[in-house]
Amino acid sequence: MTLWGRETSANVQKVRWALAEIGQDYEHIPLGGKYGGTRTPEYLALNPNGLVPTLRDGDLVLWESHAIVRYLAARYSPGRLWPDDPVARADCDRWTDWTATTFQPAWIDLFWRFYRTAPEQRDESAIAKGVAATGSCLGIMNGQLKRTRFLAGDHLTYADIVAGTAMYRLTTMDLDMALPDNVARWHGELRARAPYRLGVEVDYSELAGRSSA
Ligand SMILES: N[C@@H](CCC(=O)N[C@@H](CS)C(=O)NCC(=O)O)C(=O)O
Repeated sequence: MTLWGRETSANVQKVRWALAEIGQDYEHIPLGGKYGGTRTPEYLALNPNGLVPTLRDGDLVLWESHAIVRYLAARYSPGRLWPDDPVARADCDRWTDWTATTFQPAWIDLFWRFYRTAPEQRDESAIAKGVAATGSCLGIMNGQLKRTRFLAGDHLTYADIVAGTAMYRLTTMDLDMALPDNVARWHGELRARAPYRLGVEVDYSELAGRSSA
């Protein structure tokens, strides 16, 4: 297996965490950001978006981080990261799609407006809106995590991987934003896992104030 993508990308981190959870060896080719290389004809033939991550597994070449995490879970972790029961899987998909369409757009926007913008260029009112939008998403997760240990039940699934990756950034980017209680408890459970620490807890300080890819 081969994974293309810089280790500081949150979308790459989801895949690296999933790969560590399922114990698969792979070749890692850092690409994008300070490494460049995403606009070459060779890479665009793999991923026409010129973005990371991209995964190759045998004849399959796959892009879109959530599609990759779902594939790895289904292929290598049936019954664990990938629930067998369609109802349980629908629950995972709910959180996975919500992360793609609602949670991640909110927190990534905040991350760019705050961390990836030089302090003197920050728009404080846009940051306040980003904090409110992200906080509202965390509130929704908090309501679920009050009822269940993980987002989609009593064990880790691909839904926790796609949504949980953000927690490291949110708690380390020096923005005064505490996680709600149940989200903090869940984040503690994620942090106790070596695959999370390996894939997600990566020094990203090179991105501070860096407003280009
Ligand atoms: N929806 C895509 C988004 C991919 C994406 O935006 N990747 C960013 C990094 S997180 C990227 O490639 N940026 C350009 C770069 O790093 O050079 C996914 O989830 O895989």
